Amino acid sequence: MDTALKHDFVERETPAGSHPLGLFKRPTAKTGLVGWLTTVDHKKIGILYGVSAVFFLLVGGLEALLIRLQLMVPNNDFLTAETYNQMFTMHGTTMIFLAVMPLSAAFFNYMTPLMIGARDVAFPRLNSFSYWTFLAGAIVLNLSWLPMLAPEGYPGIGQAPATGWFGYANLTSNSYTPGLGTDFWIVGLQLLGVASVVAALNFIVTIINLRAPGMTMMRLPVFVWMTLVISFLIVLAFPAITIALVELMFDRLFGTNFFEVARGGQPILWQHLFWVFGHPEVYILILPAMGIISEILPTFSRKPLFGYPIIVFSGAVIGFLGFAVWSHHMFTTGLGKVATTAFALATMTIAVPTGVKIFNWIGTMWGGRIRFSVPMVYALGFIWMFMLGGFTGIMHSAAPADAQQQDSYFVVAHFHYVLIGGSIFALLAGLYYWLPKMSGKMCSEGPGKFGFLLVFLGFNIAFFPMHFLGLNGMPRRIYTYDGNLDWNLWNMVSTLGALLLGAGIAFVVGHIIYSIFKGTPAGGDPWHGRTLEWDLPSPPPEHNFATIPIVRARDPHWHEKHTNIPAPVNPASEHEREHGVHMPDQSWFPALASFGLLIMGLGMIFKNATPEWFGTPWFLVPLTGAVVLFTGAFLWALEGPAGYHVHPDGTGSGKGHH
Ligand code: HAS
Ligand code: CU
Repeated sequence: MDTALKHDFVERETPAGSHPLGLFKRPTAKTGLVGWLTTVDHKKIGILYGVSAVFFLLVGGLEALLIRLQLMVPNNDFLTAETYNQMFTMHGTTMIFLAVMPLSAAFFNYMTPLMIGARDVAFPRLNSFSYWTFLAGAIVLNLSWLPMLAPEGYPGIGQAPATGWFGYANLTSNSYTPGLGTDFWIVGLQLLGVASVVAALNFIVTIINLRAPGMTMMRLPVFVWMTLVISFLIVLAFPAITIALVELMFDRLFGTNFFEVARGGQPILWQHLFWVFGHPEVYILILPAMGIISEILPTFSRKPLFGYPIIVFSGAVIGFLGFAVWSHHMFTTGLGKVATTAFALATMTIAVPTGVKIFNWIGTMWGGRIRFSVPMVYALGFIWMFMLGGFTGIMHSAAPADAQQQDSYFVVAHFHYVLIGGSIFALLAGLYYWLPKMSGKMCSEGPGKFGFLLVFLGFNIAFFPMHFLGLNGMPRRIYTYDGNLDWNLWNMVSTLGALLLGAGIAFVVGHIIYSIFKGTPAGGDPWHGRTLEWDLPSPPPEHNFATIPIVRARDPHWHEKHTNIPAPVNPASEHEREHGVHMPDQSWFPALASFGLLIMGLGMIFKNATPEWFGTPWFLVPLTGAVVLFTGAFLWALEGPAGYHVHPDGTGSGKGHH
């Protein structure tokens, strides 16, 4: 591919890298820092998301191990209560927003255009803006650890958020958390929300509009379907938390009163707004995982997916019902009989479409010639572990039972089974499955399976005992406990399991990095894959497809390989062979616009530290950020959608005119 990027094969639409205003050179470097900062290639953006997500998985994992070390023995003083609160808040927030979501986003970005037969997403520069805004949010959240940012007299190291990942009122008010931690949390989540909504809109448009000819909705790979469903969930759920965060920000910065009960506010309003977002959010975390599993099981069972339309439909039903169950997080707030019953029934209903998927996955394997390769082993682990998490979910849905389980370690066991046994197992399955496509290298089977064994054992030893602890009455979010409560044994076991899990994840990440550099070449189709991405070289060239394929069946790559009917030629390819493939230009401006948002956010945070910031009125900082944001956006708009032509085969001259 590299040859195709050389100057002789590239014909630019705008004169050699210039901005229409004559202000800037359009960047053309493909590698190095400039290449990454200005890229609009969905594959590179996917890699950026993936690398960031794995990094934050390790950060969140470290925080988790510190939590477990503190709880290993009774009356421990390894962490102070204050630091412990920061640790579990940052752990939950990091894992959900900076590890699981962006790792899913890595696959949406890298795989969706390949799987639907497109050359990029619908709005490549907007896609770059999503990533940089995500990174800005991640930076803001983690800056909160830095002690030098603490206003005077604030105890502890730094002042990371300490109110739990769901940030309940009144804990978040100025009177209970006067430090900046809560402000970092608000602004960080707002930035992440912007990034997610923008990305979701981009994927909705991409999936609806950029499918190759013949790629009808009912031929879409299930992973792409789930990307579409969760994109709608993001667009519909994030506004609720955005409103809640804006209200909270106004409470803290400008003295409004939405949530503080002492002044007549409504703390329960926060819970409703948060969980209207929060419950769909957990399906945002699991549906991509279910999509990945639906890709892997048929490939390694050598059978088409059993009940494809039913799997797609039940995914959509889960997404839809996900909006009707939020108050199952609030059973103990005294909603009244009618509301409690309605939410309990709606919650139980979700077992039906989920069970339907499980049975269809089993149906897919039934009678198949199964290959137990590493991705398949993780997929099998997913089905089993996710089911255990689902069952405890159904136990919570019974309100009287939940009255006992609420805020106990039983809930902690539930959500780690669905989130690690579910989401993380599936994302690791996806990494092992698609890494050969993304890196061109294979991961060896032996170490892959050894890593699975460590993760699987460590995970179960760490989290299964939490069921017992919860039923024995151990509350969540306590930083220590007395030795005479019968909790000592299982806490010790759980911590040992967590250390094993940590070692397992470190081993898996190490193995993956090793394979990227030292693995054996994968070739285009190492797994005998079904979907379009396996028709391409690994890694695919910048423009993905030399010729946009014409899709004639579900599992199009199997169809091509197993029938002798010659594929019809896409009439557009004639034009492209002569004139080259049109590709979008790189741009500085999405990253610049995100940078403006970052400055705005930091300015709002420091407003709460001191009204005077380095002797200037506080609003000058967010104002500067706004100017940078709008400058970025305007230059980006004026820059226009120009691009350049790459020769589809990387041979001959791609020169020609539009
Ligand atoms: Fe959950 C709390 C209920 C799925 C994540 N969940 C959480 C929290 C997180 C989370 C993070 O009703 C904690 C939030 C916090 O910080 O406080 N959850 C459910 C139900 C399902 C469910 C019914 N959760 C998820 C997924 C998550 C996730 C997926 C992330 C990836 N969850 C709750 C409830 C609470 C809760 C309460 C609040 C608890 C409290 O007190 O705070 C369902 O989607 C699960 C469906 C899946 C299955 C398994 C497969 C189905 C088969 C069909 C047959 C099964 C039947 C049921 C007929 C059910 C095989 C049999 C029943 C038996 C008991 C065996
Ligand atoms: Cu829920």
